[in-house]
Amino acid sequence: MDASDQELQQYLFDLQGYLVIPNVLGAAEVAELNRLIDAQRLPSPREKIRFGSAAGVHGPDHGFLNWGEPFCRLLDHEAILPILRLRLGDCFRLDRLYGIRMHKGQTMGAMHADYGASARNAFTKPGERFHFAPNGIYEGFTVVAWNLTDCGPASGGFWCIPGSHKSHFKLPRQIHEAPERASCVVIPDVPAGSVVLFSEAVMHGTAPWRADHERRTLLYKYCVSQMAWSRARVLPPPDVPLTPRQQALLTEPADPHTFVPSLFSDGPGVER
Ligand SMILES: O=C(O)CCC(=O)C(=O)O
Repeated sequence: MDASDQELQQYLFDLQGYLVIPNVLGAAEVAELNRLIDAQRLPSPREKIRFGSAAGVHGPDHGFLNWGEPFCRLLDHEAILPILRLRLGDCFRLDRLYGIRMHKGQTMGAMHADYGASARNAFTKPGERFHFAPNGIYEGFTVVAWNLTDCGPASGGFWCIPGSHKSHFKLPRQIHEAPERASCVVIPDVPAGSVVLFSEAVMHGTAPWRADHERRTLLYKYCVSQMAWSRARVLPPPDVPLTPRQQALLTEPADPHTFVPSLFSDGPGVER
């Protein structure tokens, strides 16, 4: 990727609050991840949509990272690092992860944002949360969602309101109750092997699944090193060796550069 591609990615991510990077994984890599998921003999999505979770609403766990090296390779894939670095700086950590499987007709939750005007924490008093400049992109919590089957307007999957991370207004009730009827809601085309990065500040959620094929998406959620959104931690997988950089992503929350070293070898915070 050259500098102009990166400039375009940065611009679109900042503008929209999400970015699709198409065809990052080849067909063989996607097939391998799907084969490793099949080998888990998971219950049908009709019983459980989420799978392989660690931290978040789940407790401390390694989640699907222990299902094989291909899941760990995605942790610090070269295609996602420049965008994560742009938003999270040189020191960041994996806060939580989980996967989604959906069958035709299934739905999952309402549209939401983890911070900003519509978030549940929007009414906490000053001093009880981090503050962000008005009209700025809300930093701190970025999701990388790897699609292992095709998603898009005809099938469903991730949906969001582009630009809503910069909105000062709460989500109107009409959109909350019927996002499928709102022209501002988009379901991006994300073919298998492609990745969606989105800010947790953008209004987003899961569109009803309408395709005959199963939806499969792996979500890795990263935050700046000094923050934790989860109470629990993602643990290193006991059976899969991690590289030093992958291990560094599983750090406890702490001050960047003082306690958590840079993940990059060329930044200003590199230890001397
Ligand atoms: O279905 C999706 O990809 C969105 C998942 C979601 O809303 C979330 O993880 O916060």
